[in-house]
Amino acid sequence: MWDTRIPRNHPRYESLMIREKLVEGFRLGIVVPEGLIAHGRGECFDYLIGEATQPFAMKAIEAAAAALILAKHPVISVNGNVAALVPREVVELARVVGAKIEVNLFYRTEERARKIKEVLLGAGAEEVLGVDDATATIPELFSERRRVSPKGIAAADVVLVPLEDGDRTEALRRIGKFVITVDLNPISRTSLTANITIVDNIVRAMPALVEAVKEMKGKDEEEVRSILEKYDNSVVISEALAHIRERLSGLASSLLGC
Ligand code: PTJ
Repeated sequence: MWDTRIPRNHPRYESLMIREKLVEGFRLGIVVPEGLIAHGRGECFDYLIGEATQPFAMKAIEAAAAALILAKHPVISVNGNVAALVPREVVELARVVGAKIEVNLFYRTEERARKIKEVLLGAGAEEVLGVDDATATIPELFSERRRVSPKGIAAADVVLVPLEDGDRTEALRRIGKFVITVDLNPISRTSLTANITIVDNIVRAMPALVEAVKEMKGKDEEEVRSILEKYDNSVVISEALAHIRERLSGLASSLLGC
């Protein structure tokens, strides 16, 4: 079993276990090698934000919950890394907001798309789009991510696209989709282009988003709408950057004892 090599009392146990999930996903043909590199980039930013869900991420999570609740046709887009790290949370979020789940891959092969679908069905999904039915295309997008399901992303008003590449976020915005992303890098093209950017690790953000939706579903529609209307993604990204700056200067000062 893949977790036996890491002692439970290792100070970085949790972080190492997340890596192991991705490595296992890679061995099973769910994650691409590039996904391991992408995770390393994410880990670096996670260190910078302090490996915790910060207030700016909570603000974005609340707004994302509101957008998903108000959506007429929400879709959660799943790639290899997301399937390896949070399959159950994807299914639970889809259930609580009534969203469709769609496999959408940058490095697409039909075999990997099918494997990811199996993972999601195994996690309790009733339906997974984007595998045998990716017959529509996102205009002006030339990567494999242009291929989408007519019942899913093509018809969606709100799309959750975690760990995304900038090109598709821009293309989705151009065709009028409301885009929510989860990205540890606050200055990635995706982060800067999305309507809502949750700067947090997907392993923390997804359970928090599920909880936020459950809580918000009890509120009246006007209140939910006003949470979304008050949200400003530029402010949230600036807060993420200011948090990193303050954290780094605090750490630098503590090393100098001042
Ligand atoms: O499965 P595929 O073929 O669709 O490919 C998936 C990857 C992730 C390889 C592909 O989408 C890709 O290359 O993505 P990028 O352009 O490297 O962007 C991934 C972004 O996600 C980067 O900005 C990372 O910082 C961020 N990231 C990585 N791991 C996490 C993360 N954000 C949140 N939580 C993470 N665990």
